[in-house]
Amino acid sequence: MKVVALAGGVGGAKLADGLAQILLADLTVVVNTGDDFDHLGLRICPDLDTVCYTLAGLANPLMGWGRMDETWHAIETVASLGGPDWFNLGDRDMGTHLERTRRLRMGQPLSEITRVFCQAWGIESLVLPMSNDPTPTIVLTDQGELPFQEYFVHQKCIPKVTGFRFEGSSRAVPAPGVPDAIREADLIVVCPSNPWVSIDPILAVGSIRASLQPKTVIAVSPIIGGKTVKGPAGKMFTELGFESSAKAVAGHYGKLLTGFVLDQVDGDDEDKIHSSSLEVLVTQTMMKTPEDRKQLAADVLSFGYKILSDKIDRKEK
Ligand code: FO1
Repeated sequence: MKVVALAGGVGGAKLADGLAQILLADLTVVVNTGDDFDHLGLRICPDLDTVCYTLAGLANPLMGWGRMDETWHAIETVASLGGPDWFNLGDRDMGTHLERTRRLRMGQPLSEITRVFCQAWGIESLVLPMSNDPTPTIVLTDQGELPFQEYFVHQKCIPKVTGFRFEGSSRAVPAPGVPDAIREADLIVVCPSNPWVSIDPILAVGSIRASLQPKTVIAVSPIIGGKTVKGPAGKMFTELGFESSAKAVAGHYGKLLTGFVLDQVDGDDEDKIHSSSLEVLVTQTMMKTPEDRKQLAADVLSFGYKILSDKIDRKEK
């Protein structure tokens, strides 16, 4: 089965890792770059790095982002000299940003740089930025419009959210490889990333959303028992006037979905979400260990396989 996974940061990276363990080169991960920004003269691509470090087994197991066995001498030096230290760049991680920034300045596109890095890190699956064009996510809040990392890290997601803007996304071109991967995919998996600020920015790029319409698309809920495992998705649903629930996530994606995966703790909602056009799988979705990632990936792939087989059976009748 050829699969395209849409992913943001930590939660998305974990399921992408489970899928990569099973599918190897049959997996393409399309990653949100709406969080990318320039900081300390460097181009930072947090979700791309989180996905790549996770797939390469280099990710920091405690934080989910950044590198394992990290040291912080450079950022401590920045702070001691009066520079900004609100965004924690580790020494090993900084090497990635330095080399990416050098290559970008030479004119290499982000997708090509990511290909080179993935090869160096021994990643067999294909990891693609959603676009080579910058499409920064702007968070609209009760304290004004905030660039994503200003809201997320500097202001610790405290401002109340009223909406989002994905600057330049409708004019942005999907990165080379993205349209072909989607066209050739049997199954699209929307990873348990934040629907508002990780998945929506991907869907907003050029014709990506439209290209998914004819596909079999399964989303995994990032909300378990009314709460997000990590990050502000639940808080965003509430502040935007929705309930913080798996059901609200399914409603958010609406007609895009063919299948939806929710956790056992939300099993009571299965009947409320299931419809003639939406299949539902209830399973264990919390990914605490590498085995959990692989098990959830296997469950999602079996669910996808069943939906695809049923579709073929219906066509043949
Ligand atoms: N997240 C934080 O909450 N605090 C940080 O200081 C921080 C630094 C950081 C550095 C590199 C990187 O790749 C990611 C980093 N993140 C940090 C995570 C990141 O800001 C968010 O997780 C994503 O943008 C949302 O998916």
